Amino acid sequence: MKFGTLYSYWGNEWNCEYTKVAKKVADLGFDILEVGADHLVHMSNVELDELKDISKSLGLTLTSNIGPAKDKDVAAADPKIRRAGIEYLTNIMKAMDRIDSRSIVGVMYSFWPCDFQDVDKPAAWNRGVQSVKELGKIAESLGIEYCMEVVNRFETFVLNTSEEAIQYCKDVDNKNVKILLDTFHMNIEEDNIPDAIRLAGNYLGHVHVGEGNRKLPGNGHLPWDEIGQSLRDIHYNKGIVMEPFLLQGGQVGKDIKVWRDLSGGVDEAEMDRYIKESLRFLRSKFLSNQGGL
Ligand SMILES: [Mn+2]
Repeated sequence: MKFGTLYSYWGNEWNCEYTKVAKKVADLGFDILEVGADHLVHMSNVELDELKDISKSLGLTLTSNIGPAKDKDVAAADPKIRRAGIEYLTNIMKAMDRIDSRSIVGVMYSFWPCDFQDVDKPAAWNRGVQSVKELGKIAESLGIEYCMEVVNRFETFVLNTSEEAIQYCKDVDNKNVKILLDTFHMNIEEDNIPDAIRLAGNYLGHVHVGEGNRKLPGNGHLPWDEIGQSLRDIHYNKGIVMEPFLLQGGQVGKDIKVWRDLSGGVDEAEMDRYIKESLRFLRSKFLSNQGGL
């Protein structure tokens, strides 16, 4: 398993100084930096090449995270919106190919955050499957894994459980179309988190980790020993990426609904110390065969 974090940990806007953050993430001991996939289609080729070069020089793998906006929903009733979504995600994957990012992860079967105006699930499912079939072929041709994130009922009406996502993958039927399970969302929707991971098995292409309130792993109640065991049971060897959200304010605070400070009002050095300790904790729980240290 390789360990990473989403770029946004230190801020509360969906933007990033990637050169600075990549160095920090590598210094902290991570293997993966998860970038904002939308940023990639707004970067010039020079900027994309810089991001690729710095990540290579630091030994970081890049994964690309996306919650498509409503006007790019590949499951929309309006065929023009579906087409815009397919074009958008195709452009993202082309930019990912340029920076050698081989996993697109997020809600690429719908839009995010969902506004629940239209909740016809069978219709959104069937339209989304047709779009993801098309996108899966592009992902396959570029050597990219298309990892669809299962999220909780307050953020989508389409894929809320591992079981649903497996059926969706079967409907799409492309070996590059996979599932992303996130412990924060699973804590709300699954009967049993380790069982949901074992059920996903070889369909699991990416994992997000966070406590039930999106604090860093090791600061809450989730069963990390058992989660680690379930990942070892299915011989999972891909990304484990933290998505910690401790800071209120900004667009991140609004989208993630952080209405209080969860950091304890600490400075950047202390934020660094928190995440480094969480990385050490996760490695001890997930890589050990002795049931944890
Ligand atoms: Mn997530």
